[in-house]
Amino acid sequence: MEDYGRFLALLVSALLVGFVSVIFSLVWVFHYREGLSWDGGPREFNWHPVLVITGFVFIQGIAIIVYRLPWTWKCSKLLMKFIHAGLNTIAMILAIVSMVAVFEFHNARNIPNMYSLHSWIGLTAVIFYSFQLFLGFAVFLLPFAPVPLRAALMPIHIYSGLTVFATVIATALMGITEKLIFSLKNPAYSASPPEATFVNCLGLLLVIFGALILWMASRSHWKRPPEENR
Ligand code: ASC
Repeated sequence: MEDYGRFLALLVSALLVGFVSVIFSLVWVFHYREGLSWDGGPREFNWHPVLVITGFVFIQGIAIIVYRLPWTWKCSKLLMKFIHAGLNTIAMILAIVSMVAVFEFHNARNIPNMYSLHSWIGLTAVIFYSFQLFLGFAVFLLPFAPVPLRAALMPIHIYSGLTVFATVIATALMGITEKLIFSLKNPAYSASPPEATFVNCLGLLLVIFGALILWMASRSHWKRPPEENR
């Protein structure tokens, strides 16, 4: 592979930025907020950002680029498909649990559900993601679909996967902004208290992570070579 070093530098940067994002989400909920528990209160809500950033952003991002790792090109394609599908399944479960945490918190406090743009786009992303996973499983993993159908659906699979990933990051930024406006009262968000600056930085990290993953996924010379060439 040409550019092996450059790919490795990008990969290490993405893993580092993604990992630091997860740590930031934990510092946010443990240091600045109430911590985590499953009790219908604010600590149950706090699972939402932690699970979204861990699963729906970080694990989904890794799932997208597993085929790009050059040292896996000698592994069987089927094994890589299982890893891709498995990571995406974990991400989907974490995304669903993260939504349950919000609904339970809202219902326990009589806070309305599904009124914000964040919730509309977020729920849409989870529904499309589940659909994408189901279709990917049925068409590309199970041995039944004919090759012409696989070939026709592959560009759509790639396009919709990347679109959902980018949408998830945009939705996370909306959620972070909402949460800071709701919860920072005295001092307010507009006074830039330390929590506001810290969590704004978390938003920046998510954008950088997304940008790195989309770059690695969209360089055609970093694609796994087709089976017939090996
Ligand atoms: C698959 C697979 C591919 C594509 C190709 C059609 O299931 O492993 O590489 O579909 O066969 O584009």
